[in-house]
Amino acid sequence: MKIINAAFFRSVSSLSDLPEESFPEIVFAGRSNVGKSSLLNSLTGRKGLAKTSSTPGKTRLINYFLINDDLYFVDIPGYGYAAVSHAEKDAWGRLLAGYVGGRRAIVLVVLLLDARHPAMQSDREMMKFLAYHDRPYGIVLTKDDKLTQKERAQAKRSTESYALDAEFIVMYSSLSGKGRKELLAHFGRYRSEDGSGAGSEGADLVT
Ligand SMILES: Nc1nc2c(ncn2[C@@H]2O[C@H](COP(=O)(O)OP(=O)(O)OP(=O)(O)O)[C@@H](O)[C@H]2O)c(=O)[nH]1
Ligand SMILES: [Mg+2]
Repeated sequence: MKIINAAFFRSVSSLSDLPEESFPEIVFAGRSNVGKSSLLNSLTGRKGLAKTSSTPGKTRLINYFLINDDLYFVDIPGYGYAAVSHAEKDAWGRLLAGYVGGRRAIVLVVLLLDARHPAMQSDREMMKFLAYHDRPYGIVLTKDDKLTQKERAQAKRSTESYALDAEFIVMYSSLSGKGRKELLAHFGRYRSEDGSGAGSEGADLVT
């Protein structure tokens, strides 16, 4: 797919605030600080669209971005961030599990893994969660620019060996834009499916 326009749509802090399931949703999930918001900015070519930070825990809400007026990209808070209270963690956990597990409009979850540590326990648990809920997911290995050629090959191989349900694995650098074309090509497939994830009007809304 080609991104023609991208705009911030809404921030959501509880399941009852979610927008109508009018458009298919592609969700960006992963550990805190893995590069979800940076990936969104890189994909859309809009540097300040999603807020990024070198301090983990920057994104605290479910943020909706409207893409080409017919698709949502959804930036969600990262998991595995130690410096928040138990109560806050529980609240996020419930919000994210409720959203990712229950939302019909989600057509694809993009699971971001740090290419330097692609097999962390919390990431494996996330994959199990996605498989349990029958969510199609693809993997993006982030911060590719920090790896040597040899480490790149290793990271990809090790991810392939355990992420057996993943629909794709893309190496990405938000600094250089490496992987951008490849990832957008994958997204094209999910937009042209029958829209079964996009609610009852879904078939009318996807091209
Ligand atoms: N070198 C390099 N740094 C990156 C890349 N992507 C993100 N970063 C850096 O990683 C840090 C975290 O990036 P964010 O995009 O804010 O991460 P996030 O996953 O949205 O984090 P939370 O909102 O806390 O869950 C920032 O300092 C980014 O500049 C990349 O491809 N290469
Ligand atoms: Mg973020």
